[in-house]
Amino acid sequence: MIKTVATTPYTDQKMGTAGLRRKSQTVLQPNYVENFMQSIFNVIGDLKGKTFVVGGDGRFYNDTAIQKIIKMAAANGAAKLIVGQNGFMSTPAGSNVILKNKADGGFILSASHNPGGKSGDFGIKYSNASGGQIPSSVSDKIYQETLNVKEYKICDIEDVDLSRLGTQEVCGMQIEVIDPVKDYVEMMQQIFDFAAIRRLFENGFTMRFDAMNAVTGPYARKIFEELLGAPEGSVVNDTPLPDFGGLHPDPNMVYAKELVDFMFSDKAADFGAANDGDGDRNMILGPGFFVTPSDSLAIITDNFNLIPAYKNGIYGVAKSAATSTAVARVAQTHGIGYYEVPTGWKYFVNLMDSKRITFCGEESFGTGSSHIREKDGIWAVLFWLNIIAATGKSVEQITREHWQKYGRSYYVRFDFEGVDTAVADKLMADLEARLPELPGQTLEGFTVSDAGAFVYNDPVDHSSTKNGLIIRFADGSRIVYRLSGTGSSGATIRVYLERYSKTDLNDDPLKMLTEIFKIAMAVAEIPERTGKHQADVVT
Ligand code: G16
Repeated sequence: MIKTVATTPYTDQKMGTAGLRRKSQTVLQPNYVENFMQSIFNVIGDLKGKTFVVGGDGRFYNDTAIQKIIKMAAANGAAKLIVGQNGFMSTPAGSNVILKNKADGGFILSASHNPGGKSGDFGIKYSNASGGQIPSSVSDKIYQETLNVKEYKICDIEDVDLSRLGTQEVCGMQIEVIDPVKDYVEMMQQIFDFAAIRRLFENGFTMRFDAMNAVTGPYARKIFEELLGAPEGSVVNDTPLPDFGGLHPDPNMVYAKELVDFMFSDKAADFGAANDGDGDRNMILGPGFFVTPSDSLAIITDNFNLIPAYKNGIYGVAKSAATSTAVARVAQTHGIGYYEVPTGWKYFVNLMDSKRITFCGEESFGTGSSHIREKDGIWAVLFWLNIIAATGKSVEQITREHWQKYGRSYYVRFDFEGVDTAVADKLMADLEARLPELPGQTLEGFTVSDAGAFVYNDPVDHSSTKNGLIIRFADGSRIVYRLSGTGSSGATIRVYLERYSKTDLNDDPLKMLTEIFKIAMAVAEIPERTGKHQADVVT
């Protein structure tokens, strides 16, 4: 039944911030998925006795690609695959299944928050036995392998029925089809005070959770409506669709428009939240009020003692360099460890494994803890509900009181999309070369204290990673520049701006950042080099 098929390498299978992401049309090319998967299997080496987890967010082509992965894993000698029913599994649930079953790794088929469908994006995230995505040293090896792969192995069998729960044998390999929701829900029940949150809803508290027609719909319905008693209809867009019903499943102020409009209307619920395509990102809203992901991480960290699973203490906290410094002040107050890593959840994994941190988060709407090794959208929503249940305060009150205590980091990210890759690369290289001239200069009234590339030296594996450029000002303000690593075409220049104030707590972020924005545009020569005077997306 095992066939060996000759193939020709593709040159574009280098993984980005989180796995391989390409246009669906690119992935439809002959042997595209086969080449990539065979390269992974070749780098793993002997698959004998190994178990992998497989699932996805239900986007276009997931069903076909999952069948290919099953047939190839069997042909390459894997012992067992644990697959989500009908191919569904969120990224956080997948990490849990890997850890719970001590599997050797897993594949979540998702391009995360990128749109899906035939004209959208497709992706594959590959995790190892840590439950987190592989480090760059391994993805670099896989990329080299994709450039040389000449054949792949596949079992010549019918498609496997993934609708029935239970174990079956296929081409000498076991396949266990599991309910992707069950284990995840049990884990959440062990972390949070479900009884307290349930009482909140019994007392008339209302919420709206937007699953954006992506994978979290069934998880959210089960947890928020069935188990916690949120009124039926609290979870919207709850059926995962191959094209997400045309939505761009990125939970932010721009793309979660339906939810944002509702939460800023006079019909708003007490609490609003959204998750992305594969369920690892989250957005938190109160009526007419948005919590930045950076503030959310700081508030979650400050309130760890309200949550059953963390009330005895946390190790420390980490954030990506681009994320605001709000959580640093919380870490200092609580006297816990604090780390800054490059963008990419994989950089948190060693810190969690070595018990240096419990919580971590990123400006890109990711928050999580060491319960798994991925960011976790529903976990973040439950954390907020648990804080509200324990304090009786609203989202806005909790956030404003946090600012009173710690001061406020005004923070906005500007994305310049669809930039020619060569133009973006040169902009970053030229900017990096000019940064040493900046310290000491005063621009628009702000004095530069320090400027350079962000370099992370991992305290566990001692690898060194360079990611992005940072300009720091004497008053604590910062500009961070990075190229996105999750796009599927062209380049996106991300510019992250932050300004800290201990006393001005109620200003408009864009107003507070006017001068810093001007500096950021001028120093990097963004208008001259890209033709863009404004960002395409502001979050
Ligand atoms: C991935 C990573 C995150 C990262 C984000 C943004 O998220 O897991 O750690 O912050 O990409 O990356 P970039 O700025 O390079 O586009 P996801 O949700 O897309 O898997």
